[in-house]
Amino acid sequence: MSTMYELAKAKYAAFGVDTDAAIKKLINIPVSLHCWQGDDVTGFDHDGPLTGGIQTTGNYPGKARTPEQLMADIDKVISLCPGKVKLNLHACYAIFEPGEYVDRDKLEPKHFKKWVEFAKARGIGIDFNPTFFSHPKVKNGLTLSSPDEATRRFWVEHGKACIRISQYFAEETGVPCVMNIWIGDGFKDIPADRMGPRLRYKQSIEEILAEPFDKNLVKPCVESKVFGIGVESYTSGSAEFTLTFAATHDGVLPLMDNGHYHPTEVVSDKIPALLCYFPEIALHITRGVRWDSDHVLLFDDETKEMAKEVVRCNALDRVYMALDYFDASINRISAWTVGFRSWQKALLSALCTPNEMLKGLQDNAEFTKLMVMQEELKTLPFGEIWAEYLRQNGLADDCTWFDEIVKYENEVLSKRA
Ligand code: RNT
Ligand code: ZN
Repeated sequence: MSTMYELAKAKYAAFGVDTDAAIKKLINIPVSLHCWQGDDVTGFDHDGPLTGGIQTTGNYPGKARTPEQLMADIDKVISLCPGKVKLNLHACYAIFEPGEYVDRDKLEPKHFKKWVEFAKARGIGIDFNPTFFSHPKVKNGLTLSSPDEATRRFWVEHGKACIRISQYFAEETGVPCVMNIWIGDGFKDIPADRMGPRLRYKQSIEEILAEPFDKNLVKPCVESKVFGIGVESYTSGSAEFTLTFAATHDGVLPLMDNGHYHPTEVVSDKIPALLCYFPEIALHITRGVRWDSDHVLLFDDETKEMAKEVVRCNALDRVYMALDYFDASINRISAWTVGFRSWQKALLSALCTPNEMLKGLQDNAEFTKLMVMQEELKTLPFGEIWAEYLRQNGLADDCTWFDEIVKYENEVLSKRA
C-alpha cells in the first residue's frame, strides 16, 4: 500500500466511499473476454470472408491463425489485466482434428474440448455464441429468418448444437454459460415484408430453445441490432423484436450491445429499465463511432455511465458483462488489453462513487448540489485507487504493461506468417 493510496483513500472516505471494499469487490467480478479480437472474427472453420454486416478494418501484422496462437495471445492479455476473466467463444472457433471437418449444424462438444481444457487450467468459465455469419449457407443475407426452409433448418440445427455445447461448457467448468443469439439478417434497401422474417426468426429461436438444457447452467440471450453494413434498411432482430422475445420467453435474457442503437440512445439508461423486469440481463460492451459499433472500449463517459448503472442498481450479480469489439488496425493484444482494463476502470470508478449520497440529493430534489457533487467527484484521485487495484492484482501500477506488448510483438507476433 502506498502513501499516495492512503491519501487518495482519505479523500474518498470524506465522501463516504470505502475504496478498500470497492477493490475487494471488483477482484471477483467476472468479465467475459471475446476471443474474436485476436483474429479479426475469423475462426477456424472456414476460409471465406467475414459477413453478416460486420467488418474489421486494418491489417496490423501478427494476427492469430491457429488455436495455439490464439490461446497464447489470450494468455498474454490475461497476464496484463486485473480482475477476473471469463472466456467468450464463437462457434466458428471449433477445433478439429487434422483432416476432420463437420458443418455447423453437426458441431459437438468434442470440437471444443481443447477450449474446455484451456478454461479449466485457468479456472475460468466460458460463454458461447452460435455463428450465424461467414458461411456459405447464409442465403441472400438471411439465416434464422430465411424464407428458404432448408436454410432456416440448417441454422436452427446449428443453434441446437450450440445449446448442447453451452451445456457442456457449464458442466465442465462449473460456471453457467451465457449463450448469445445474434444474427446479421436484414435488408440493404426498403423491404416489402417486414413481419415475415421476424415471424420466422421467432419460430427459429423457439425451435432452438426447445433443445433441452438446464436453465441454471445455460443462459440464452438475444441480441438486437439496428443496422449492419449492407443491411442498412432493416434487421430481423430489431430492438423491439428481441426485447419482446426475451420478455415473453421464460429464462431468455435480453442482451444489449451499446453499439447497436441510434446514436443518441444510451445503454446506460436502458440497463435500469430492463432491471425493473428481468431477473438477469447481458451486455456487449463496445464503443460506437458514427455508424460503426465495434471500436476498442475506452474509459470514456458512456462507458463509465454504464458501469455506474450496473453498480448503483446493485446488479453486479444480475448483469452478464462481455466485451465485444474488433480492431485490426492496431496491435490486437493491446486492443484487447486496453478494452478489458477500461471496463475494469469503469467498474472500479462506479464502485468508488457515493451512490447513496447522490441518490439522496436526487430524492430531496437538491439538484443544484447534485450537479456540484457529480462534478467534484470527477477530480478525485481515481488514478491512485486504480494503481492500488493493480498492485493487489500483482500488476505494476504504470504503463510497463505496454512494454510487455512490444516485447511480445517483437518476439512472437512479428514472426507469424
Ligand atoms: C455484431 C454483434 C455481435 C458480434 C459478435 C462477433 O454487431 O455485436 O455480437 O460482434 O457476435
Ligand atoms: Zn455484440
